[in-house]
Amino acid sequence: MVINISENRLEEQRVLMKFIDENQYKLYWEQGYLAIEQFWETEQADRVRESLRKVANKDFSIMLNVDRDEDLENQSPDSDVYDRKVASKLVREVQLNKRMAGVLGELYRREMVVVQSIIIYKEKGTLFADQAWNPHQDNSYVQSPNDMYIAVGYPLLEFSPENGGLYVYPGSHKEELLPMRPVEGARIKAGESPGNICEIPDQYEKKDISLNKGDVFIMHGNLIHGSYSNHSDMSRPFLITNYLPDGEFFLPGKTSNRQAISLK
Ligand SMILES: O=C(O)CCC(=O)C(=O)O
Repeated sequence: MVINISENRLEEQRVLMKFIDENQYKLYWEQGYLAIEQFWETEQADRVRESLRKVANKDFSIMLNVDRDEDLENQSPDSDVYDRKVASKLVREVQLNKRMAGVLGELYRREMVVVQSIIIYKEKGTLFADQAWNPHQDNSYVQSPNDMYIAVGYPLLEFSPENGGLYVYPGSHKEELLPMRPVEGARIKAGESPGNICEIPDQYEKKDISLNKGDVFIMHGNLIHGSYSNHSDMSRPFLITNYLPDGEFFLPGKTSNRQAISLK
């Protein structure tokens, strides 16, 4: 079993927390995820969504490292140079957001680095909207030995099972990395389901997640989760940024090119 931050630690830091409250702290470590409603202005989410839409490729496939100009250009060569600059700058600002650095700092009591960003458009009517992610643990991709990989997801529109939202298995983050069958993640082709399929121990129950634009969803890297297909008439763009405490090992990936950027 993964050793989680204990009650004692909570006691030590209780007086110091200013970005989350005690209940949020406990929820995260009990369930392995935390939704914070109205984390940022919906106008800001709109700006990021519109900007990322302008740089999407014609298929609206998943794009990695959209905070980096050169990666955007490689994945969407026909997009406009200026639009790419704006989009990558906006995403980098989201990644370095001081409030999120504060939230993660209080959850882990460590300085954080951000290693990756992903946009999953699930644009209505496209082949990529169909993609339902297999139940997986994100940490299976980066193999962080102390189980400290974190995903922070921003729904850029409403997000529910009907339009391709997430499900989770609360409490499953307390497991170490589970036996799994390797499957491509963000680089998967249209028509195939992404995510290293892991075994789901019997004691965990599936829970569907619904979120609104402006909310944020923080997930422990060992939490089993997946998602639904989007057959609705509403797109489901989701921007994910991944963090680790500074100094923790991670696999950069053969094609993912994860790189640590300090939040300080
Ligand atoms: O956005 C989705 O549909 C699922 C994303 C996901 O599970 C992941 O990136 O690990």
